Amino acid sequence: MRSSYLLKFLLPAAFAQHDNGGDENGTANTTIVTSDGAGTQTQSGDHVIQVGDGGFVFTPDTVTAAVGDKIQFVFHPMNHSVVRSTFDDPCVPTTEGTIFSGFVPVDSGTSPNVFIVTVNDTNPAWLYCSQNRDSHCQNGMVMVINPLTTGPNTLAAYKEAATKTSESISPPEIVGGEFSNTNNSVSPNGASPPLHGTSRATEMTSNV
Ligand SMILES: [Cu+2]
Repeated sequence: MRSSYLLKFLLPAAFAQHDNGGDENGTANTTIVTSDGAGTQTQSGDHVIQVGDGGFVFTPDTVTAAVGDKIQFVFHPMNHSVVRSTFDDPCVPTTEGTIFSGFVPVDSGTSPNVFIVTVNDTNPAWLYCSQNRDSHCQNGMVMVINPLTTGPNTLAAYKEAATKTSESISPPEIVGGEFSNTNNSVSPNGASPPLHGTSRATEMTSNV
């Protein structure tokens, strides 16, 4: 684990510009083609999720993905994260199959770095943003990959349960995915996530 993961970067300026809900995609490999509600896709097997585009939202908030598909999270301004929880415990990380992107502060536009999660199974994966400043998860910043089509475990129910939690928990380190810089070619082995720019700084303490 690189020590840079643990560095704290306080970037209050990132919070000052949270008003550009309709910012453009400025990066080459994040061309968005909106599909019919099954997700936003670039090419077969890839799903692009906008994180915090215009508020406490993942867009789209429901994705149907196959094993081997890659979910690409594109970060918008403020300082969001992607974390996996169970359905029953929103805003709290899972203890198995953990996913955590770290916090990705963005001043404007979108982060050049996207967080990529490869789908390992088709079980529902419930995700939230663990930013406690302004209570993102409690304000409904949640989504799901592969929800069941019947039964009570709906995104609406998960979101409702999230509103009743008091705070969000972040795992101690980035896990369950890897970063790729959309301005450069993807690292072939994924061994060294690029985390050395200001927009890539990881804020591991969310109470900022
Ligand atoms: Cu957030």
